[in-house]
Amino acid sequence: MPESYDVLFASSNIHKYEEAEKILAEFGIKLSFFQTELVEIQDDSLSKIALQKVENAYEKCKKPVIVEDDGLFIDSLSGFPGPYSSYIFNTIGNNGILKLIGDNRDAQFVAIIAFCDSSNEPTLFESSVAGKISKNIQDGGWGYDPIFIPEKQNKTYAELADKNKLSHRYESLKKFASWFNNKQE
Ligand code: ITT
Repeated sequence: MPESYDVLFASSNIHKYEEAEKILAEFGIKLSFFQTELVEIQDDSLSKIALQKVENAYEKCKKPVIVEDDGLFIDSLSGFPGPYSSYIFNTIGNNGILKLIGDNRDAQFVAIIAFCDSSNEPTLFESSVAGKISKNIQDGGWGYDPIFIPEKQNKTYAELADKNKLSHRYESLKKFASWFNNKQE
């Protein structure tokens, strides 16, 4: 870990960190990657999963730390894969999702940022972006990027040059940044 940073980002997923690092730099917050496998409980609430993850992350690093828990909620599948998005991506993947989905392709991508340091109880910041699941898998990106089209766009996250300006991650990190910067004043 570099000497100088404001907050650690604990995750096993470098893509999440790389996007978060760029987004928070815009708000003057310097992030550093704490690559680690966190305890991830199975629960139908993303908030509970994020809380458990950040408590586990803080125990490991004892430094100001954020974690992020994301879920893709598909309307025609009653919100599936939701809190199971990571497991489902690693098992049936984007192909499997396209086989399961019904006529209604509406979906929401939800991001919860959880922050913890020595003086605070964990604090959560949630945002979601509505969108649609594409008919085909597009090239590029990572995770569900090749199949998620955010609202008001006609391209998937994988094809959008400005994903970081409109993603679920951007919206929740913006809330975190405003809170964190106020706290520092
Ligand atoms: P950590 O829990 O270690 O942080 P993870 O990859 O397991 O990493 P999540 O449980 O938060 O992260 O993510 C749920 C799934 O959603 C996972 O398969 C991610 O790859 C995917 N995902 C999250 N954000 C995404 C994004 O911006 N674009 C595409 N896929 C995304």
